Formats: sequence, C-alpha cells, structure tokens
Amino acid sequence: MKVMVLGADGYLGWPLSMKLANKYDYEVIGVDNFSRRERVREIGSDSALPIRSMDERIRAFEENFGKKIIFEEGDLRDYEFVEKIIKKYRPDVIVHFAEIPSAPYSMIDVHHAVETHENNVNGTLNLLFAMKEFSPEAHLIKLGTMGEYGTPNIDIPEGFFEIEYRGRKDVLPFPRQAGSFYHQTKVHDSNNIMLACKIWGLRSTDIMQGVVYGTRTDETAVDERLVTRFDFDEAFGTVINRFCAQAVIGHPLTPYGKGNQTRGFLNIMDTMRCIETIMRNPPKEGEYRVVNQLTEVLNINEIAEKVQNIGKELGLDPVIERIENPRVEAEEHYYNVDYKKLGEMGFRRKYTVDDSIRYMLEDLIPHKERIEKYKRHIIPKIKWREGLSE
Ligand code: NAD
Ligand code: USQ
Repeated sequence: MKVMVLGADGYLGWPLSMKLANKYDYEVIGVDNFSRRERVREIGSDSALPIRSMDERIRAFEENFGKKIIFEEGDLRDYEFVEKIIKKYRPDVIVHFAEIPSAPYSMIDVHHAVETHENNVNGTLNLLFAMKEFSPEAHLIKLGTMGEYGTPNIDIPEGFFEIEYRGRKDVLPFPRQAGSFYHQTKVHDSNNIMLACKIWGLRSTDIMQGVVYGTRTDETAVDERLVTRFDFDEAFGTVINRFCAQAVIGHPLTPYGKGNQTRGFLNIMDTMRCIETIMRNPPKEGEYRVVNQLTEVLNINEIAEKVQNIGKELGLDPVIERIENPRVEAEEHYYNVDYKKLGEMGFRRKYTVDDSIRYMLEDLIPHKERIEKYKRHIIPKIKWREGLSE
C-alpha cells in the first residue's frame, strides 16, 4: 500500500509516517513545508522536546528500523506542486494533516485569520482537484475537529442525523457551530470534501478529532532523534500538554474561566491506532464518511486536578490558578458525543489520561530548562474579542 502523509513533519504526521513504514511496511511518502516550525518561532516559542531536521529524522529512522520514508518538501497552497506529487506517486491513501491547527493563532488579527483560511481551505481544495484528476480511487483521510460541532445543547452524532421537519424526514449534516476562525476552516473543508465526493465520486473519511495529548509513540521513544514536537505555548500547545509542561517548571496550571469546558481527548498512540483502523476500513466510492475520534470526555478542571495529583506523586508541587478566559466559549455546557464508528471498525482504546500523565511528566522533566526558557509564552495574550494584547 502506498500512503501519502501530508504534514509529515508535524506533531502527528511524523510519528504516523514512522508507524506506517515500520509496522505495516507501507510505502510512505511524507510531504511538508515546515511551516509549523516557523509559526511556533513566530510566537517566540519552541518545542519542549528538541526535534531534528527532516533529513536527520529519516536517516535515524532508517538506522533504527531498516525502512525508508520518501519525503517531498512543498506547499499545498501551490497547485502545481500538489498536482506533481499526486501524479508522481498516485497514492492509495492520503492522510491530510497539513493545515494550521491553532485556534488562538487564527484569532490574532485579520492577517492570521486570512492566512489560516488560505492555508487550510485552499490547500484542501487543491488536493481535491488533484485527486479528481490523478487518483480518484484513493482514500482521503482528512483531519477535521470535534470543534466543528461546537457545544450544542443536544447530543452530537457522527456527522449526520435524522431530522423530522414540518412532517418530512431526512438525514442531514449535523449543524456546525465552530468557535474560532481556525475551527471554521475545518467546517469549510468538510463542506468541500462532501461536495467532491458527491460530484466526482471521491471517497473520504473526515475525522472529527478531539484534543490529542502525549509525549511519545512506540517509534519516537526508540531514539532521541526520532522524537516528535511538543508545544506548550499559548497558540500551539493543547491543554493537557500545556498543563504537564507547566507542572514541570512549577508554573501554575491555567484553566481558563470556570474550567468546566468539556472536550473529547485521546492519546497520540491511540490517534495512530485510530488512523490505521480507518485506513484498513475504507469507505465506498463516492462515500463521504464522518468519524468522531476521541476516547475520553473530560472537563478542564478534572484534567488540572489529575496533573496536580500525579505531579505531587513525582515530587512536583503544581498549583491550579484559574485565569480570565481569553476565548469566547461556553464554560458550562451539555456535552454528549457519539464515538461508536471506530469501535465498530475494531478499534479499542489502549490509553487513558490517568495512565499517561505520569510518563508525560517524566519525559518532560529532563527538558525543564527549555520550558523555563520559553515560559513567557504560556499566559495567553491572544484574546478572542480584542486580538493580540502586549
Ligand atoms: P502540526 O502543525 O504539528 O502538523 C501539521 C503539519 O502540516 C506541520 O508540520 C506543517 O508544517 C504542515 N503544513 C501546514 N500547512 C501546510 C501546507 N500548506 N503545505 C504543506 N505542509 C503544511 O499539527 P498536528 O497537531 O500534528 O495536527 C495535525 C492535523 O490534525 C491538523 O490538521 C489539525 O488541525 C488536526 N487536529 C489536531 C489535533 C491535536 O490536538 N493535535 C486535534 C484535532 C485535530
Ligand atoms: N484551555 C484552558 N487552559 C489552557 C489551554 C486551554 O482552559 O491553558 C481550554 C480552552 O479554553 C478550551 C480547551 O481547553 O476550552 C481546549 O483547548 P486546546 O487549546 O487544548 O484545544 P483547541 O483550541 O480546541 O484546539 C486543539 C487543537 C486543534 C484541534 C482541537 C480539537 O489545537 O488542532 O482541532 O484541539 S477540539 O478541541 O475537539 O476542537
């Protein structure tokens, strides 16, 4: 099987590329423009775990596992480039991670909102057109987000729901109510992919993924040159990763507002296993399938307490200090999400937040100085209403 991983230098893309090449012997073609590295530098921060260049990563992977990963550097915004790689490799599966993943980054100002839209929506459109021309049979596995749904006061199904209105029934896309311009790009992508499947017969799984956490996977743990990035700054760090980095340097843990915001979460190793499962169960020609990808539902206060308790066992002394919420979001809300489809395909969760925090803290403690160095980027300066404040 030939798999193209778009965004192969990223937090999820690098470990997935290794997993597919190592465990399954798939031919893996990684693609990236290294823009995540640049954008974290633009914020002024860096990955807590030091990461190597792509050349070094690929060399170290070959040395450790005796397998190859092909790499193409380029930008999905450039249609000529996208056409070239799809035509050259004609992949069986395309895993599309290559977007700007940060809600706060998209809320800085008009330029960052437009940049996030151009990058994410146009990159995906370029890909859809190139697939239509050169690999219409391929399975597109696209990373969307649970944040597309927002926090409605009713249960959240997997993509579609049956509705009765004025005496007639239909199965329709569940309403999307994104909470940031970033999350909104994923809604636009979902609409564009659904249309491409309908009119051109492409097949796609659109993954509504929860928040991912974790410092390692089977492959990244083997050699320090294979580590994947781990950000903790206000824009690119996600909440569990941030709380673990904060605990390691004795920075107060930072639930925003009341801290009762509830989200779906999954460990990065389970993320890999979910995507492998989806790859082995492709949709039919013309099918646009939506899968909710999460393994646990927790609120932010519960997470802070877990990090605090496990941190104490390791001799750290994390305190929790709720801070003013820089975002506009419900801080108390109903949240009942379906996530059955992955289980029906054979996926079983292996990790929980409880099992993971201890080893995450242990992995981060040796890098305390790097976290200290960039700690001024922990407290949010990007506000949903006002933009960036100094
Ligand atoms: P990431 O930023 O680490 O990875 C994305 C990679 O794509 C980066 O290496 C970046 O350089 C590259 N990229 C971005 N735009 C590109 C372009 N135009 N051309 C070529 N390469 C480009 O992000 P991640 O955390 O690995 O997330 C991967 C995907 O999963 C994203 O689409 C994100 O929105 C989605 N997602 C992530 C999470 C999470 O918690 N990490 C949760 C839900 C969904
Ligand atoms: N939060 C805090 N304190 C912090 C950081 C975050 O209380 O220090 C809260 C936020 O206000 C939010 C929740 O934690 O309510 C999640 O925030 P996050 O930054 O971990 O996640 P989010 O901005 O939603 O984005 C992340 C990824 C994104 C992905 C999304 C999945 O960056 O790529 O799409 O998770 S989901 O949240 O399900 O939409």
